[in-house]
Amino acid sequence: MKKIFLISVCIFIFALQSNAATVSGGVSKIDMQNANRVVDAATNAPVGNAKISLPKYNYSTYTDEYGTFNIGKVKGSTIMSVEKEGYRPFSLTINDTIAAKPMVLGIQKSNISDVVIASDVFHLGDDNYSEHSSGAGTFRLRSSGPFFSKTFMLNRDVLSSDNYLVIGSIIGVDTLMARSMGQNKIVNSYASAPEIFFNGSKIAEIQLNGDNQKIKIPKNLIRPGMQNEVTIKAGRNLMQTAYVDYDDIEIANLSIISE
Ligand SMILES: [Ca+2]
Repeated sequence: MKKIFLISVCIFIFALQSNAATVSGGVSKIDMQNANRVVDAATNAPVGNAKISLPKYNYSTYTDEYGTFNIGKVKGSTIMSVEKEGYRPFSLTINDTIAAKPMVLGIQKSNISDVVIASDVFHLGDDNYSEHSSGAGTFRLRSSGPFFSKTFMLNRDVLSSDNYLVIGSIIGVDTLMARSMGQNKIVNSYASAPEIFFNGSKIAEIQLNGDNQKIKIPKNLIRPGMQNEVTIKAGRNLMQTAYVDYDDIEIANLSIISE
């Protein structure tokens, strides 16, 4: 008896919803479930007027008041970034399979201590890369050289929390590990990993492509209340000995967060 009651309740709700969809004609709950949306990660509330960019396609758009947005067809993997004042820059590596389904992107409010080092997409390397690279077909920007370096101020009280360098998205890394994980289709070569330096000391190597890679910054390297420097060096093709062939990569969003 209970079961029948439950089923009839379900049917009733379904009928109500489909009715609502026909009557209102606007954005209904059912439509929302099939739309790409940007929401506040903490409250799930829609975030309107957020800028969505796909640098590969030179495409950008803004979310509407319901947080919904459209992107065109996507071929291969590409970086999609979301920017909204008061929120941390967000990026995601998407491909045709991911883009074909509705995406719900939760973005986080920024903290006063966040330091945005780069909010756009930049290319490191020499613009010489294999069509089988994990970034090929994705690269659009001209290389800004084999390394990236930027100085920025850190607060006096920065040592009272743990600090992380966050790489929003990185594509094009052709290390042996990236190859063995199926991230590229290069058969006969691989590259050394891009290296991350903080105030001149190496703190990490990036072995894999992906989003939201967090690197803890050792406290002894941090200069509170002063200028600090982050440097990223592209890896090198280890099978090319005749000349230096840098491993071309693209990076979106670079920031420092304290937790
Ligand atoms: Ca290269």
